[in-house]
Amino acid sequence: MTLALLLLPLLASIPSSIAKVVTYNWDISWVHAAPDGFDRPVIGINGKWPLPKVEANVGDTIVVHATNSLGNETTGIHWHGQFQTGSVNMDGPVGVTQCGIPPGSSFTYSFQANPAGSYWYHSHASGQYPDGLRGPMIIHDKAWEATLKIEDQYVMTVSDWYHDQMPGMVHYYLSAQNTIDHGGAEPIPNATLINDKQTETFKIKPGKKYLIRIISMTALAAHYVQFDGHKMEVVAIDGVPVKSTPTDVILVSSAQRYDVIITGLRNPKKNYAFVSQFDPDMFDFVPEGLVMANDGILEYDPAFGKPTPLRKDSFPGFLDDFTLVPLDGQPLLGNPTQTVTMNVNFTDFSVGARAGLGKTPYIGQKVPTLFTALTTGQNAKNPKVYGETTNPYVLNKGDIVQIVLNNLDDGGHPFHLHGHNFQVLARTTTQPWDGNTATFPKVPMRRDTVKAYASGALVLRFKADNPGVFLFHCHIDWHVESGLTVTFIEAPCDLQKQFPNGIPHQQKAICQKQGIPTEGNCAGNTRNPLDTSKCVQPEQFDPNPYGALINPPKGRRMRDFAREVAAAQASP
Ligand SMILES: *[C@@H]1O[C@H](CO)[C@@H](O)[C@H](O)[C@H]1NC(C)=O
Ligand SMILES: *[C@@H]1O[C@H](CO)[C@@H](O)[C@H](O)[C@H]1NC(C)=O
Ligand SMILES: *[C@@H]1O[C@H](CO)[C@@H](O)[C@H](O)[C@H]1NC(C)=O
Ligand SMILES: [Cu+2]
Repeated sequence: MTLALLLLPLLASIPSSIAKVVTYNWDISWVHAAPDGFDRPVIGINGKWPLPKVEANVGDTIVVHATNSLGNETTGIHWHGQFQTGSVNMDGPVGVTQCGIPPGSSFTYSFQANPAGSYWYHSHASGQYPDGLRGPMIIHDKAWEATLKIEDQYVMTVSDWYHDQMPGMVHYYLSAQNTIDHGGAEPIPNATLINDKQTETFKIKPGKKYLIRIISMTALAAHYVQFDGHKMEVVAIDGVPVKSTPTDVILVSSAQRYDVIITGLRNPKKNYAFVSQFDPDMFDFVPEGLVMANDGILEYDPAFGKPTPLRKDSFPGFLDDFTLVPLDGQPLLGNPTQTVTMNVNFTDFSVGARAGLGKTPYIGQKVPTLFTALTTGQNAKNPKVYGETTNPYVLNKGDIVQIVLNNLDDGGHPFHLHGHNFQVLARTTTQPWDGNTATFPKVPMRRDTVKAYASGALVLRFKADNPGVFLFHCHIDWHVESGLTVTFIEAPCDLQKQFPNGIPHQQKAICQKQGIPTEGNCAGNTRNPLDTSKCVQPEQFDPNPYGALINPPKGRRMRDFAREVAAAQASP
């Protein structure tokens, strides 16, 4: 590699003098859409769905004026993977860095586009994004893209799609009718989409290279992606450029992104299919009639006609992302100064099943955690002020934080950290980490969302160099609703210095409209922040999680149904 090439990523990260402001005006409202032929209400922007692509160059300022015209739901938007350095109040999770934007109100998001790469934006309010409020976000690094020698680039979102709506489904999922004892099953999607439709076509010229930005926007399912007759060269994951690595198949979990290069064949005689197919791992059973795959077409010439779809029962040999090497060569971070150990822990409570990652299942507090950090002075260093149910971990500036995550569940879970990407030092399948640090890679794979395998463990490291309040959670939206979340409060005293005038006016305004306090500890106690008796306590779950309870599938419980299906398959 030439020196120039080594310097490019550095130069690209410095906001150039030509950095511009990219402005969007969004009116968020209910519209109708039928991406798989089934018409249903979805959350649209400016009267349309699919949603617009957010696009900027690294270093630009992105400004989104968002008006909530939903009428019946609050909202808030997260810019998945963006670091939000100096602007954590723009990160979006409702009840954490802001109050929800109530119906009839507006809120302006403004932040610097950083880092570059393939991202997405999505609602971070009560299980809302699978109802449509999610879209791709591309932050270009023109210098890096030039090194790829591509003819063109395409966005390829993959998502699972429900016919029912999240309010009601969330309530049912968390209800006493669906305890683990009763199956604890996540609702199974009705379709899988590519770019929010059924068949996507990418035009390809012989011998030319194309960058395909694969972005998973799913609520539950991971997807296998394969291109017939064409290898993929993986060049970036979650915005982190990697040494180009060839593969036939990738498995992309909820919220992950893979940037891959496809090279056109020199002498094509036909068009080729590609496929995005459900990994049914998280499905309790595969419903009869569920179409597992969605087809795409690499089109050299319309005259060649439609290719035969790529149909496979399984996808052995998919790329192990642990083996990828970041192009910037960032070495293994030094020994941890703070180690946090967590268990993925699904438990039945009397109200229904919940999932803990820290000490208890996450439950939002009365005061958004960021506002507690900004208004409690020196007490902000004491995790107690944030309330036990936020699973708060206070980090010192510059800490090397090591997360050891034990997945006690027999399903896989993709874990996401806001405000950072992390190094992945170890990942085990079906057994805990053995504590051996000698096997840590010298240049570990880095990304912002990584899958913990069923009954396996993860060891992650990141540097606390971004003062803020950042969530770490499973990205399966059902599990967010169950409480599989912890909160990092990173360098709170430095954070307070970033907001010398306190909480910005527009943030206070949307809280005040809803009577939500914006000062003091988790209960809004400003006099004695260490008195947390009025905060939300463990097991004080919301009795009405999201919308009115819908009826479970008639006549049988999920687990019973699964057993019937298994029995039917076993009998000859
Ligand atoms: C959607 O899928 C669920 C779960 O399999 C099923 O109960 C429901 O009938 C499906 N809805 C439609 C309209 O196909
Ligand atoms: C799992 O969560 C339950 C309920 O919060 C708790 O009592 C139990 O100790 C947790 N178990 C582990 C291994 O973390
Ligand atoms: C809000 O209204 C939409 C459109 O009618 C509906 O689909 C959605 O379920 C409603 N939300 C709640 C929380 O009831
Ligand atoms: Cu999960």
